[in-house]
Amino acid sequence: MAYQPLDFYNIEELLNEEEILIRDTTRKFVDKEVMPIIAEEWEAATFPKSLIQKMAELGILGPFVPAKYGGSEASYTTYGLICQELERGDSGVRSFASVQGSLVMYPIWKFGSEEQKMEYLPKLASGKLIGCFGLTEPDAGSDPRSMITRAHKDGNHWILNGAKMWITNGSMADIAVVWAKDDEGRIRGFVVHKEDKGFSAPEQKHKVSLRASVTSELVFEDVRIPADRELPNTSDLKSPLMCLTSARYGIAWGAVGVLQAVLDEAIRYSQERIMFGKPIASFQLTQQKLAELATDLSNSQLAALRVGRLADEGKMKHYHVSMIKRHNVNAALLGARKVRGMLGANGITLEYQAIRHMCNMESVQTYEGTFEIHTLILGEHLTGISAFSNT
Ligand code: TGC
Ligand code: FAD
Repeated sequence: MAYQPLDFYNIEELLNEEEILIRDTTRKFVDKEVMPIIAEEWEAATFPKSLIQKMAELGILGPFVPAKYGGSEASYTTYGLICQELERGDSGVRSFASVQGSLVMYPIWKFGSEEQKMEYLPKLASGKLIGCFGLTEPDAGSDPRSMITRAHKDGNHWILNGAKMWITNGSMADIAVVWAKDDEGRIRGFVVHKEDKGFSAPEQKHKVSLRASVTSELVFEDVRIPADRELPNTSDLKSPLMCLTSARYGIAWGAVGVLQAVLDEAIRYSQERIMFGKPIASFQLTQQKLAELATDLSNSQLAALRVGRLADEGKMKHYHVSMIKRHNVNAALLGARKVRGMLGANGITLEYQAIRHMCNMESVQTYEGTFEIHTLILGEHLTGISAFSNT
């Protein structure tokens, strides 16, 4: 039977035909192409590259980009629904799409020259090029302004030196959008090609989270790139932060997908598992857990939809996104952990989804602004006082 998640508040009624169509297409893709292979890929710590072309054919890579650059001109709400479905499959699959769309296509679209847009965007949308986004460094995570990667202008070239860390898609990417400081300390964005001399991307291994995803270092040793590979329209740190806003928005929807997956698993398991002569679903403590999961799912979904509508009206602010990223990802992390426990010993195996989602959500809670960083972004919005400032 086709998968049908809980729709407690009848959210279906709030979606238009196009949104439902693209969501259902993505849902079928996840059921057919992701679910049968994902546990094995996760265990083997490999990203299923065969999915890339299929996602491209569905038009779900950078779907918000204009058609003339190869995008589908989809709404932000549609983009959110795509992320919801992909992350119901696995955070690694959604991460791939987030990075390609929000962190590579978005900055080229927003800050690139017309030539750069025509050169890269159609190839990224069609999966012919894979991209990654290098902001974080070994000693500059939550505080990217403290980065030490440098870009020095030398005639018609820029020379890059430094290192990035924890970069999704890094070693399988054809191009990297890289953020570096110039001699005056201003942060600029560059497109680095994998074949550029002095550039390497060693993969980071031994992760117990987000295993079906490639994570890498990026190393720059006197990487000389033509001046026209700089994104010309950036404004210091604000530009990479704008990319993060787009990606964080998708992540908040992705967390809804995780809650759908684990609630569904918990309901089915608790109806079938007999203990003390009864289905465990008949115990009040089990029902309490299900009620909490359903509430977290429904509230997360409503909040994501409201922010999606604000985005489509051009009214979404970065603090709206902080609230849903913080709330929804935390709810999904705790929800997955709760379901892991409800499955008893079976819950520690990859035969079930809960522990895979639980481990994945540890990364999702950390990347794209940790839970604490989003708390402080909200704190700044509420009080007008930044807890980050060192002045
Ligand atoms: P601050 O002075 O607050 O801001 C500088 C300017 O930017 C504006 N701004 C934003 N604009 C758009 N979106 C946002 N999220 C923005 N946050 C701030 C701000 O209004 C200001 O504008 P203006 O016009 O006044 O100049 O900057 P700060 O240095 O104090 O930093 C603030 C802080 C700590 C919130 C920021 O640095 C931050 O968000 N840190 C967290 C770092 C982070 O999230 N890194 C993520 C790396 S990428 C990643 O994890 C990919 S995972 C991908 C996957 O696999 O899915
Ligand atoms: P730190 O900043 O060192 O934080 C450590 C702890 O201190 C955290 O709990 C944090 O909340 C807390 N903390 C820090 N500052 C404060 C404060 N002011 N107040 C209170 N608490 C604070 N980055 C990219 O650029 N591109 C990518 O593609 C990418 N992909 C990633 C994929 C994975 C699987 C992971 C795990 C990370 C990825 N990242 C990527 C990096 C990610 O964005 C950073 O890990 C994240 O921003 C946190 O930085 P950090 O790990 O250095 O932690």
